[in-house]
Amino acid sequence: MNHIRKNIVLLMTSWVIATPQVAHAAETLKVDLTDSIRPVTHCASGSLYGMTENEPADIDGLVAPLKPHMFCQPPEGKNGNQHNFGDGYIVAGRLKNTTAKVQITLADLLPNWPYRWPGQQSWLSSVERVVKKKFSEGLTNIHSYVIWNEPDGTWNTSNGDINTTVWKPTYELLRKLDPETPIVGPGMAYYNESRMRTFLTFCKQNNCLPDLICWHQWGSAGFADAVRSVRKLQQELGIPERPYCINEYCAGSDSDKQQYEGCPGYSVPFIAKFERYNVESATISWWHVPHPGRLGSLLTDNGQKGGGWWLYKWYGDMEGYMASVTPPNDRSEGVDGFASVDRKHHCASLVLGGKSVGDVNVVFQKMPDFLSGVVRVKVERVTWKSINTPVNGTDLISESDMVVEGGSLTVPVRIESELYGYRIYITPLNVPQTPYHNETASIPGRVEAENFDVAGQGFSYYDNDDRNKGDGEYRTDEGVDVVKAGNGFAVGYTEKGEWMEYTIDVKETNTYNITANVSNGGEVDGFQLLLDGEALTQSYTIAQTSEDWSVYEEIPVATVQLEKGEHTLKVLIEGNYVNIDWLDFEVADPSAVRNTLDDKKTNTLQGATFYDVQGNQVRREELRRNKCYIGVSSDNKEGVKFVTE
Ligand SMILES: [Ca+2]
Ligand SMILES: [Ca+2]
Ligand SMILES: [Ca+2]
Repeated sequence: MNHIRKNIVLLMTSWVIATPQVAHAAETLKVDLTDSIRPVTHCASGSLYGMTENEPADIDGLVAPLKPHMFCQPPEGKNGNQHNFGDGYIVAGRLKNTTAKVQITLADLLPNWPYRWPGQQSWLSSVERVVKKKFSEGLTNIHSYVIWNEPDGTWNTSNGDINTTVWKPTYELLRKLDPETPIVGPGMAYYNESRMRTFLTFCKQNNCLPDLICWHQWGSAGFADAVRSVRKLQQELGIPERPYCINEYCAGSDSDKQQYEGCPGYSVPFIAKFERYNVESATISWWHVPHPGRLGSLLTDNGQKGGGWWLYKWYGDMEGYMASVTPPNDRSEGVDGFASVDRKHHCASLVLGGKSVGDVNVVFQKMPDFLSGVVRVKVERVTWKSINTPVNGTDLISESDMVVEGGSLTVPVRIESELYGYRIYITPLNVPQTPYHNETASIPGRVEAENFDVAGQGFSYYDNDDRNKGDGEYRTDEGVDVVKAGNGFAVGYTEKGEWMEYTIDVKETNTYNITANVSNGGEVDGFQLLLDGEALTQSYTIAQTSEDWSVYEEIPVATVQLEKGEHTLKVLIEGNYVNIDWLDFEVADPSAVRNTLDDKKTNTLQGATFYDVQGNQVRREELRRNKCYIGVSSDNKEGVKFVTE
């Protein structure tokens, strides 16, 4: 339906008549925070023609924070085609540093509305040209190809049967040229069971089933039934279930509904249902025809953030998994919500709204373990007046500490307008920090660097990025980067300022020698150890051990005094890129000079000359524990070292 509007001048009202409030009993929204629907994908975050060659100009500020999943764009933006803007390949290039992929709508190669069919041969050669262009441009963020758009209204049957004339030959050409990229269809203007049956039956018989089943959704009330219908058809026809793509969605296709494109209160039930029914991708419609590149009306004509932008930012902020939400009526546009649980950052959030005004009791059940006892609950709101009204931010309605009882928590929210969106954001007051697998490292003994405590980013560790970039495939849901090291694992990709904490149990008060097994293929780097927040050692520098990062070396770090009992050991990274496998704590032998001063093991002191504090030169073999010496490195790189062994 997106193209009829090309020539329509929309008279947008800049105000909306308030719905009269009708007193009724509070509605209940149930949220089961332990029941994961699926990982967070932000499936519904993109838009149709939401990007152009130059709008929005500020990708980092306006696009990336929404963590968009997919934008639906023409293969080319040029005169003679459907649109002279929004070139999908240029847009894909603009989006290359974001989470977004681009869906290519092949029918946009054609002029006129409804599309002017150029004949099969000409069509297939145009398709071949743009698919080859994808490869020649080396793009890796192309989401899929949509073969046709709204065949129910844009195909002239005098040109033949669309399935045999367009769908099958185009499908076969795409499979031949680009077998990896998903094919999307039928792209119906709205869900219709009998048309879907005809299409799927043809595809099954002709071995050309789409990878994603696609239609447009006007109003969220009918979505659940559409999914039930298409699932039933797939079962009936023996078609394995496949994901859905809703590449246009809005409150409606009539002009009185188009004005709600991107409106928070109308968007929430859509997103809620798309998450609930496992939609792979969904894009906001393009009703504001005079001005594409507005992220589906999340931005105003001036490119400012509207209320919708802030709603989708809440969505973009979600990480972890989407939790199950049960609305009062799934077959309505009434109040609904979508929720996520983010174990890494210790928060849960629910965004709610819908075409309903009044009190809603949000009942959270099966709260995750990190949200027990007393939790902090923020209720926030985003307002909306019209698609051209900028909104500066979200409003904090309340912030309170609430008690979780029996794993449940009820938060009342008053929906003041069907146009607004609301968020409940829950965080723990305290995050319990526990040893990994509840196995406290015993001292004397070994602390494995990769077995940092459990509590998460900012609590038991700090890592510069949230992703575990290591190849160890160990604790992959944490931010610390764990790499393979011999038969075990080590912490790698360390950067200055990062840290990990370990609960240790010191069995006896004593003096301990600390040895680290490390690898450092680069510059001189290092770390510092802290115990219960106090410096335990100086910053310890480590010279290059070997150019080969897989070669680890045991390096004496320091000799320290430890008190019996449980402590928190912190490893603070002081220079980029040292891999740490483990730290050994051994009771010091008071009669021995630590091999800290062993040439072989302390590259930084290799060839050094040692002096006692009076300035007398001391031979290496005369060095004694618990005395202070000055070591002067011969390579002029390290300068003077104080050696406290
Ligand atoms: Ca990381
Ligand atoms: Ca790191
Ligand atoms: Ca290790």
